Amino acid sequence: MKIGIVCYPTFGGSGVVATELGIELSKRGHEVHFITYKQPVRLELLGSHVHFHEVNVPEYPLFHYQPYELALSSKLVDMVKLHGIEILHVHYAIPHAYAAYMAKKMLIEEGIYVPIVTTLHGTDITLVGSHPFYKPAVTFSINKSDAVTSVSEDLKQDTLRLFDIKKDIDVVTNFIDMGKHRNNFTNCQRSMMANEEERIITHISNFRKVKRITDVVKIFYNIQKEIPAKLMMVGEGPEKEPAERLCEELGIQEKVVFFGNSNEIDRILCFSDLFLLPSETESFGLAALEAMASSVPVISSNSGGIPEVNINGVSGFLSPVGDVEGMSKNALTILREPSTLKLFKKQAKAQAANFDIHEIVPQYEAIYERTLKNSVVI
Ligand code: GMT
Repeated sequence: MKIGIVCYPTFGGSGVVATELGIELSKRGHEVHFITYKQPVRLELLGSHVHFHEVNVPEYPLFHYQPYELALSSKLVDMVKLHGIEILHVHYAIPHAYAAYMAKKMLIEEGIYVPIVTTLHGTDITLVGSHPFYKPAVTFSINKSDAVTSVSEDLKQDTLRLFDIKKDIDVVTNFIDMGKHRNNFTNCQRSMMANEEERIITHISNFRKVKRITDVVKIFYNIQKEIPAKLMMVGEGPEKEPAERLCEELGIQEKVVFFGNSNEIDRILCFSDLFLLPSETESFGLAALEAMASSVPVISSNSGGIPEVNINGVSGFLSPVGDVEGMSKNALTILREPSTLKLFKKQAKAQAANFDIHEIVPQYEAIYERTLKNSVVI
């Protein structure tokens, strides 16, 4: 199949999922075309089966807002015609599903029919999409998609609750390539980060408010009072500075490393003992799955789709949002005894294996095939 993928090319989970999906589809013999404003961060390898087409939005001073959707829909039309793309898979409803629908309509005028698969990732629904300013356009674009998928059952239910949806929604979860995590680094240079007796706690995100970054710092503060520990903070975002300030106020700045965005997530997870994800909400929590695949147990909140990924008492523990004390206690339960830590590490990895890429990507392929077979002009 010739598949066009539209995504946000940044460090966010939706972009990561879209990129890893495209790479895997290309390995399975499909021709994949990424169409977005920048080469996706995890897309290192462009080959004969993976192409990247940049959407340019020329700056024009008259426009207060540069019209990205317009440029994207025009680019989609051009790329579909030039490369014979058969199906468009858009990740994130805003504005991708909307732009794809416009492209589809323009192509119909030229006698070309390209169905659209829209994948909902969470923030496009729960945090932004349901805002009254966007809701009519988001509802319209979802209903006009030929197929709709969501990354968890919880997000599907949220979507049905918040919007008037007339389409079936297939749940296709986030995934992980367990093969990549099988040969974990034998030497990930742990000794550069911490002493032998120190536990390494890690958090990775885009440091937005929804991630409750100050909870991460407070949980770590409680942990390091009881056992020797270091905290690795990976990512960039608006909550990074307040977190740095809080570390100083609590006098733990020597024990906390702020990495910024990193392309070495695997290496960081390789030397981690525990992952913290106390988010206000997560449609899925890809970062937690990546940690688990690297044998790192997860202390998380129990909101959104997280309980579909992190299993209480197995791959880690879950607590209500904001329960810093409960999360700290659970973290210490895992970290205190080497034998307990070993058991949770093993169980975390086993749970991650349920989301192996080789189980999930065929589900997308089946949806593409079904959509190509069934799609009708709407
Ligand atoms: O978590 C973020 O802030 C990034 C966001 C995104 O839009 O890329 O991630 C969302 O999509 C990921 C991939 O499907 C999910 O694993 C994340 O849980 C989800 N984030 C939220 O729902 C807050």
